[in-house]
Amino acid sequence: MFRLFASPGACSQISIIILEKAQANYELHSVHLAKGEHKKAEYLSINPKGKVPALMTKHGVLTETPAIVLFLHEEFENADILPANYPVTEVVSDLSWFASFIHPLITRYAKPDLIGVTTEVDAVKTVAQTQLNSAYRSIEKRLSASPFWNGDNWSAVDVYLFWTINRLKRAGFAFSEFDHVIQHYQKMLASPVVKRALLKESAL
Ligand SMILES: N[C@@H](CCC(=O)N[C@@H](CS)C(=O)NCC(=O)O)C(=O)O
Repeated sequence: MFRLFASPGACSQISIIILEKAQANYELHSVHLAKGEHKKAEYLSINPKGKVPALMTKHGVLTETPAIVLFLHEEFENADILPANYPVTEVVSDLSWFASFIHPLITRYAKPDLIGVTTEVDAVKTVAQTQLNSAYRSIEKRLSASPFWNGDNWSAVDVYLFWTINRLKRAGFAFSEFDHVIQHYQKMLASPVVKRALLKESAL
């Protein structure tokens, strides 16, 4: 039995969807970011980084979404968590791009005040918006060749992409120029696995 520490709408959503795809036996534990629960001693004793997601496994606590994805892929090798016929290194490269480039831009766009530059909040958001638009233009180009990141079926990189769209839509980011990105989002939303994951997350 795994335990996933998650906050509603946060990037822990990616791990929930992957756990659902694997049909893993897991418990969800809520750590409400909005209530500051991730900074409390109880949670810091589980994840000293004070962030979600954290996955408790029989080997200990695992953090960082790409690492959780790879771990679950190794545990559930028939669950199609990673795409077939793609080198794992290529998938890690793509997951890392989402985790290390896109994700911090989302924080700057959605919560520019968290960056700590109190006088330049609007500028932080505007720069993030420009860089995000450029990133989604390249994603749009990729999705014009196939409906999902690695072909006709969705896998881990699609889940990361789905979460970025979900999060940015809530923050008011305009996706109107990105038809393929929106179609990707709608296809992911229609997936029974994703529906199940979002339902479980909504109970947090
Ligand atoms: N690179 C990490 C990012 C984790 C992360 O930044 N999580 C956010 C939620 S989306 C968080 O816990 N933020 C709380 C904070 O930084 O105070 C991953 O991919 O798991």
